[in-house]
Amino acid sequence: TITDERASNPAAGGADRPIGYGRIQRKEDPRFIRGKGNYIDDIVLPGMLHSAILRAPVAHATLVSIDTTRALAHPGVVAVITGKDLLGLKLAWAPTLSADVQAVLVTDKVRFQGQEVAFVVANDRYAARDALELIDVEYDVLPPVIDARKALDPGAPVIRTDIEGKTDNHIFDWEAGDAAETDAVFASADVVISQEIVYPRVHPAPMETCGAVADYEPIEGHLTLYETTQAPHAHRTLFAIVAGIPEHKIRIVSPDIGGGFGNKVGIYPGYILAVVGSIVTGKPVKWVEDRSENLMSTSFARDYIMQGEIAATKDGTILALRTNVLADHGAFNATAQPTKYPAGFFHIFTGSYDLKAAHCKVTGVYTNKAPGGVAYACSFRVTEAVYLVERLVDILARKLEMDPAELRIKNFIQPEQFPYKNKTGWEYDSGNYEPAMRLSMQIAGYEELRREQKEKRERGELMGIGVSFFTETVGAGPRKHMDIVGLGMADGAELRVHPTGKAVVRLSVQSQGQGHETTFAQIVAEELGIPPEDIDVVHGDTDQTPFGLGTYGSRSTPVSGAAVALVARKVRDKARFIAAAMLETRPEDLEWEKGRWFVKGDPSIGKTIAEISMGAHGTVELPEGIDGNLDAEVTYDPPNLTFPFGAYICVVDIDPGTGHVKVRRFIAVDDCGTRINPMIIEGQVHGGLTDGVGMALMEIIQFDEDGNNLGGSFMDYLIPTAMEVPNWETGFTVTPSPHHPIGAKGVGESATVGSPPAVVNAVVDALAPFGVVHMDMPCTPGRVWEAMQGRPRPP
Ligand code: MCN
Ligand code: CUM
Repeated sequence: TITDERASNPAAGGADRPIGYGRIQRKEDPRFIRGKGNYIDDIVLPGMLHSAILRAPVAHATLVSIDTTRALAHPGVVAVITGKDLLGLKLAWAPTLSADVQAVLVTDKVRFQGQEVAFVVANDRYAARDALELIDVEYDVLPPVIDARKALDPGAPVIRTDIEGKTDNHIFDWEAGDAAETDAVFASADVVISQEIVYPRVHPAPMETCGAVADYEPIEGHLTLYETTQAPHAHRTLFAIVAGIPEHKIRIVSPDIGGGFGNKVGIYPGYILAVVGSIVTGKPVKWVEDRSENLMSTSFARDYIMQGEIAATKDGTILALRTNVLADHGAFNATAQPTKYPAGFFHIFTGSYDLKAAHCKVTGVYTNKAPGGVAYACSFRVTEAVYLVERLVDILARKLEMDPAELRIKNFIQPEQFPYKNKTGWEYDSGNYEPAMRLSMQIAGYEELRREQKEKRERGELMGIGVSFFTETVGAGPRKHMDIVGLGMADGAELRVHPTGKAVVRLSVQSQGQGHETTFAQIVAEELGIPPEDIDVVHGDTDQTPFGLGTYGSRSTPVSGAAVALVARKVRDKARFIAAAMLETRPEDLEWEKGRWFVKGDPSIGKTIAEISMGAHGTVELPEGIDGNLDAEVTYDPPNLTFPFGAYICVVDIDPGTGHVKVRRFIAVDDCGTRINPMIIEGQVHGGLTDGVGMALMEIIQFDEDGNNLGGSFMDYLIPTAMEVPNWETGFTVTPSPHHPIGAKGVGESATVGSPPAVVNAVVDALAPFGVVHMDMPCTPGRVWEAMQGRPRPP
């Protein structure tokens, strides 16, 4: 484990290397800070029409009738499309990413508030919006299922009456680990603690909402779809399957994206409706949702009710973990995760600890709420897993009267145990946990903080210190274990070096703000010795990029980053043959130094990549089998996921009069292996920590008993601003991934995964004098105050 920034990449040449990895400014920023980004709503095509969606006002109702006459007569309205129209086109229902179907427009029954009922296409957005009010719909309201705990009650209203023979709201049961072995360990343990822990429904709420511009050209039968998507290639294949348009006649363009956070993985009815609108009207159609539509109908996150238990010895050796989870998936099972894993990667709930046994069981249910579930920097539900284990370990520490940091350290998987096979089947690639934990304690001044807390407690002041440690699993595939609707999780990369030595690299992943245009250029720069500014990164257009599964689960660096390193190495290897021909020597007599091949023993004789590229495209006679270019392509199928980790410490002060929680300090030590651009990594961590404070203290999508969404605007769904978060204190260690070509692990979701338990542990720690052992998120002033009165609000 290395903690010095520059020494962190010894292979890269140390402190003063001119190009490659390091803290360089983002290449994309000049365009963004000048307002020159090109987002969906910036796209204007000749003759383009606008659209709006009529949404259901209630959560559960039979659709009795729908009359569009008045809307059609409204000036400027070009078309009004209903579920009945879609039935004729066989497009009323679309397959979801989880082997279920979802209504594109309601045909039979409304299943959540905000569901899509009708689609208006008009000359401008105002006419489309106004016409919504002229559509006459009659609903017959049904009792809804809102509380997931009641979804499986006998007699509960059946939501999915569209599924033949369905008589309940059950979706799946899934388990991992060994139940009998785990029960046996529990039966003989000295100490068992048990707690129900709810991770409430939250929403990724990206700054840019979802939208699309569909342009169907009827003569060639060619569809161009500009779309807010994190996975353009996967979407193209799915559109080909759903809409029946041949795949080679579909071009998906994902322009600049104003934040995705998992919200832009799925295929929403709005995208499909824009396509239908364009086919029906013969004109390009734009659809852009507003904030409430985004919060009420697009992919939510979490909604896990977890019963968790730890078995341990008296002296604090953790022996086993078990959990039973009720997963609220909403009205359609549309979660976006590898097919094999209906609960995502939740079964990494064993965390960072060396256990004797573990077992988890997850039951998925339908409720009358919006579908989704895998979003908001979740790493396929590692968020829920880490929150569960890190809360349980804190509860155990309290019970055993042990320091929570020391209890964690005592139970860590040890460095020599890697690669470590956990009890639910994961193989952790590499890790060195204690130095990261110790570093975070050192930055925090942990002992001093505990002393301060003790003094304050004596004076009746409420100060809390929360510790969390997480292990993530990011970078899905390998393809043999992981697919989405049959598409294996691998990624392509294509690299072309132009005659003058400038290059273009084409990716199958899609940035939503993570800085790919910079970091992927840095990977090529590091491998070929071309400055990053001479390398263009192309992504987000299926006509211009190789096939691959896209950006989510922090897989871009683990998978696409590996593909890019390998494609650059392929070019480098080819360059060796061309250089040998140019220098009239043998390839094996050449040696590589960053940027050039030179003659072993005589470094003055050599050729730079630019010279070699000119040679490849020039008049030099090339060896047999070597084409006249310096191009290559690669498809990378990762052998395993990568397992980044981190140690977080949060310090809070609580106002005893109001219950208001102030996050005073937050220390985050992250280990994502080799660090390509430390500045971008810090940006990712800062963003994720802000997410974590938001979820822990403010954010929740709640429903009343009728199924009305109470978090449908930013007046009600609170997200943190600079006012609510402290100055982040970050540190890092470097434990490279042994199987990744450059040793990098993903980092894009680490802080969102790791920070909520640190904040909640701090709040609960501050409330220890009141006997509070657990509190569900969000720890709003009202809830904290009630907990202080000994009346914790029922979850
Ligand atoms: N990076 C690096 N060195 C590493 C690891 C990563 O320099 N060892 C850099 C990468 O090269 C990349 C960035 O950090 O520029 C994030 O990389 P990675 O961890 O591979 O994650 P992805 O690029 O695949 O991004 C996806 C991840 C996810 S799943 C969510 S959700 C999320 C997140 O990224 N959504 C985001 N961070 C986000 N940040 C912004 N601004 N916007 C979003 O929508
Ligand atoms: Cu789960 S949110 Mo990200 O994987 O796109």
